[in-house]
Amino acid sequence: MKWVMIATWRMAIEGITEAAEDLKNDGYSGEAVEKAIKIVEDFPYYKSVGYGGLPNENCQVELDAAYMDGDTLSIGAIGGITDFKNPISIAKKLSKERFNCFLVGAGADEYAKKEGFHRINMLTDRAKRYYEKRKRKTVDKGLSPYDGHDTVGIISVDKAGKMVVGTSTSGLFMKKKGRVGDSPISGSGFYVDSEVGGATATGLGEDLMKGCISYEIVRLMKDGLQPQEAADKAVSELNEKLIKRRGKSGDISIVALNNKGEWGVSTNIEGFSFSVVSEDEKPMVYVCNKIKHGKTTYDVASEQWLEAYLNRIKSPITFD
Ligand code: SD4
Repeated sequence: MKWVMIATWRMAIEGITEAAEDLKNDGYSGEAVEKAIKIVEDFPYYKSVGYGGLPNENCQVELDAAYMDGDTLSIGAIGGITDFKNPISIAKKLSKERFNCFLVGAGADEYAKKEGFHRINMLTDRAKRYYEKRKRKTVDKGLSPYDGHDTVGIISVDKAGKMVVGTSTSGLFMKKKGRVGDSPISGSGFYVDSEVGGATATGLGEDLMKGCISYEIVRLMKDGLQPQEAADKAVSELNEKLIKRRGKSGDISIVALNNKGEWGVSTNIEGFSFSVVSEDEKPMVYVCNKIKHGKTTYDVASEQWLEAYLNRIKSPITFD
């Protein structure tokens, strides 16, 4: 069986590159997804996942994560957890529980503490500075602070055909305390079934949840659609439905993978990037154009794009 990992955003490339070594050596999807997401969570310059993630409106980092096993359909998820280093590992551990496998807030904190997960202050000086700058530019001027989105979601199929999906995010920047997005919600932020395939989303959780978008894509693949067709169909239908019924649609970007190792992506925004590695594809970043006439197109990220990305995420935060 051909092994493949596909992930939302450029930020996952280092993680999937390392985890691919395991898949190459008969490793299993669960370990690979956890390892790749931990690498994203640990990198302080990614401002929407793990350490360095941007805080809520009270300047507190609250993290959401989920893990799903496509063989057993087991799910573990956490919402609004604070000050734990690797939310994905807590979600993975919870997926072993028969009951109480989705914990939020104080209950999630208590569980993680009891299970001995690594605790650290997740708010970096850089994230705090960014918060202060943004607050002055938006909230203090009566403007909406909500924009941008960068949840990491990774789907893997290993040599044995086992599929796993994981997500991790600090959620919507400046969100209300206690707000939980789509990322830990089964069917919305993620879904996987090893007999079919998986999908994972990033974007405005409040809108992604209105279409249970990840489940919808897996359902369409089960009906026989290729991942690319399923992704484009589900994204364009949800986008159009939201515009028709509500006047606008939030950001919707997804990646999908079937159990044969074929993948697809779709997005209603310009510049959504994603990362892929497989048995016959070296680790690669792509950048998408937004869906047009029901089709999403993408290109390999240029050297220039990759360099500009690194400069942007590391640029100093100045107050002007
Ligand atoms: C959420 N989907 O919490 C996430 C946001 C996202 O970076 O993708 N954030 O709504």
